[in-house]
Amino acid sequence: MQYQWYPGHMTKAKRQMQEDLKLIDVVIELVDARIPYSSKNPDINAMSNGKSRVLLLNKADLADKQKNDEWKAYYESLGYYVVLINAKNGNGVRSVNDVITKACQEKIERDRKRGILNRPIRAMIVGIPNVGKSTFINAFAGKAIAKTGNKPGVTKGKQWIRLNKNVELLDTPGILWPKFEDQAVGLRIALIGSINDEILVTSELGYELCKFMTANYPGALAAKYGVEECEDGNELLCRIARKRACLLKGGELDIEKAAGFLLDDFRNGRIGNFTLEIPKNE
Ligand SMILES: Nc1nc2c(ncn2[C@@H]2O[C@H](COP(=O)(O)OP(=O)(O)O)[C@@H](O)[C@H]2O)c(=O)[nH]1
Ligand SMILES: [Mg+2]
Repeated sequence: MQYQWYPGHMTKAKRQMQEDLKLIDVVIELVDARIPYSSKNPDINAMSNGKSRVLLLNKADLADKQKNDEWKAYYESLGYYVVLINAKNGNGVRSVNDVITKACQEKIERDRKRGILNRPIRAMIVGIPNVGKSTFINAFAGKAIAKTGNKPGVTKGKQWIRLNKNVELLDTPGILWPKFEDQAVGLRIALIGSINDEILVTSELGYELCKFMTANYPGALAAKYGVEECEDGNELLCRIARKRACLLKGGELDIEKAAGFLLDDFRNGRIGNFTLEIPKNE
């Protein structure tokens, strides 16, 4: 679940991505519906110039329902075909097939005019770590994978998963990097738990989460923990610690511990479904 990118990783990933992009007609990008901006790769637009674009807002089950619709409309206004999905339980996954075909309609028409019939659409999944690429591929193509797996001769070069008579999917997803240079992006990726906590200070994240929640979803923390909310994130964290009897040996409040379970509750949807950002320009 942790990820740390080094310049070498990125150069290699980028080169691989550019090679793979030459082979495909449609890019299927997964983002996390709780942070659709921060979990989106900054360079994929330029790299996939001219390809059809499908954007899957995954983990929609953990995000704010109303914001899900706003984000869908927003990305549609930018020319993406957008589907809200839950790759884990399969919600929305079946409709992705139709959306891919729709996104590639122009290409299919162009082929037909040139007399090329039944050439399958080729697609690939891309996304930053932990957005659910593997889970999605399993949910989307599970049976197809089983079918192609034991055919002799298919292991050479690129592996394609035949999804139906019209669509083939590259079997390994492209792993993209997030927007490193933006610290607010790093914070949000950390809040949803996609960066290993070992490299971050838990109490700091808990403090940021308290601040965000009282400002954007007032009442949610009060309802969950029975505390009175306040603007001061540190004070609110102390109140939660007190309420939950998170104490150190000497009787002092154990803020790290309180922050730890606050984050855990948040990431697993036990406080409710929240989205950390509102639509904005890429
Ligand atoms: N709640 C929820 N969890 C999901 C969903 N999709 C993936 N996950 C979880 O997110 C984590 C990362 O998923 P994974 O497929 O390994 O991400 P990848 O790194 O992009 O391949 C796993 O624990 C999955 O079970 C979803 O739609 N909803
Ligand atoms: Mg994976």
